[in-house]
Amino acid sequence: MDRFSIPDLKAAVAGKLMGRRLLYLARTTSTNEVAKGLARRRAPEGTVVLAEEQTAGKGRLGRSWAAPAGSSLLLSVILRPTLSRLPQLTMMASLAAARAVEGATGLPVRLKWPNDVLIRGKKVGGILIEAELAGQRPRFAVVGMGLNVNFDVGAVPGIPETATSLSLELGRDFPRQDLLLALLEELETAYQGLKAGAPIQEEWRERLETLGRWVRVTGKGPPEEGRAEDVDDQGRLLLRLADGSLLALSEGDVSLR
Ligand code: BT5
Repeated sequence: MDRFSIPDLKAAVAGKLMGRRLLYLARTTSTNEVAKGLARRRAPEGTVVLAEEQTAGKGRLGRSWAAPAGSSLLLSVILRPTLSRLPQLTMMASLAAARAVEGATGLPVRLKWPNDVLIRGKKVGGILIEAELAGQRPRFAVVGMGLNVNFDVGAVPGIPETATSLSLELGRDFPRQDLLLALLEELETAYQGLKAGAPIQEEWRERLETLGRWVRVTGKGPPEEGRAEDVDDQGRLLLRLADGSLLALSEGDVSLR
């Protein structure tokens, strides 16, 4: 297992928002759960929780995230966005992840709506955003990210065949510290951009594999089928149904038909 150097990390992010506080855990339940606990106790925006291993790593909709100890990037960042920016965090975080992985490794990265990070059509990472509101104001948001770095995903129960890791794609291990630094830097740029109102919808649209395809979207409500026509500025998927109407979906799982 390659080790993180926490002093080097702290030096690299000095003066930045992302990583202004860093909690590094050998083993925890879920970095999102730890980060939510800290955020409720007023931890500052930019606090990062990083773990080598999760015993209850979470996906969306009650699913799990699996990763052997020391194999991955498993982290959560506390943010305190305004209500209007909250729905855009998935776009912001997935773009930052895509830019970081692409920039650090040179591998081409695409995204699958709403939160999958893909290399050559296979899932290399996922994003889980959780937020708590106080009335109409977000109390905080936690952006969780899992990226498969140095392990054989095929050997881990709970990881589907449609997954991959950076080491599988590169044919060699990749230093996690370098990837983490790239990720924090891209998150910094993307989040500061978002707060300043910089447009991100265009790049997100270009990276999405999903658009133009006939898809089935399953989630909390009844399944919907249609042509994935576009995304809006809130990151919602615009689905053209068979009857010609346009449906805006803010969550769900997409499968190709
Ligand atoms: C996600 O959910 O893709 C969001 C994953 C977020 C994980 C990070 S790790 C740090 C932070 N702390 C947490 O507790 N969570 C976040 P979803 O789209 O629901 O995908 C979950 C599904 O992906 C599972 O049901 C499996 O089928 C599959 N899966 C599980 N582990 C995987 C892995 N390592 N690589 C690829 N697919 C995986």
